[in-house]
Amino acid sequence: MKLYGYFRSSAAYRVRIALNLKGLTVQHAPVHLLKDGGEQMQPDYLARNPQGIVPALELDDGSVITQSLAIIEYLDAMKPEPRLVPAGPVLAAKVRAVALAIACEIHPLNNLRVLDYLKGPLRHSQGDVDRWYGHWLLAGGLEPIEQMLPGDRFCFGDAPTLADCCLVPQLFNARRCKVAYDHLAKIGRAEGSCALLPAFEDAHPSRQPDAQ
Ligand SMILES: N[C@@H](CCC(=O)N[C@@H](CS)C(=O)NCC(=O)O)C(=O)O
Repeated sequence: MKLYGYFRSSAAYRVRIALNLKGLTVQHAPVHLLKDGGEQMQPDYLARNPQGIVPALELDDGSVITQSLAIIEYLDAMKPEPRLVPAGPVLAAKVRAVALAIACEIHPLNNLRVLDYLKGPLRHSQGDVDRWYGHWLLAGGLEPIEQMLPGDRFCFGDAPTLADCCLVPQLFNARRCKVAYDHLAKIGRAEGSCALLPAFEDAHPSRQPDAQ
């Protein structure tokens, strides 16, 4: 399998964590999101993912799966242990709800192309863009998510799930953009537990072959 990604892409980071938790190795194919207008917009990548975003997972038979959550669900179906979406339907729904709150409510509003559009065509200042970013990350995102968590060692229970795979990369983005979230104790606890696992450590952007 080949994973098309970018070291700092939080969506690709989610998939790297899931692969590591399952002990799966893939070939990494870096797609530089900033070079020459973005390699994600080059025809050879668009042929794999017409959305022009990473990640994309190419299987050995040549088929391609896009969207990080779809990729992780695929991995969970193909190699169920350790389970990233729990078997119980209620818990599974709660795990997916936190993952989707991050992937659908925070991430798209703070994605590179959205920030570029605010700064470029809409002519907003960097200050406005920073406020936008902080608002959708915290008040619109992490603060309600804090209330969705039970306060366990990981997001839900004693082992990482799809929710932790999404949370940790989003927190990496928050730190990088200097948005403080120390007041969110349950999120902090889950982050601390994940940080102790090599699967999370090895997936960190700074550990990737294309890291700059
Ligand atoms: N919902 C998608 C989001 C993917 C996404 O937005 N990836 C970003 C990097 S984190 C990207 O490729 N951005 C390129 C751009 O904005 O031009 C997923 O979960 O895979």
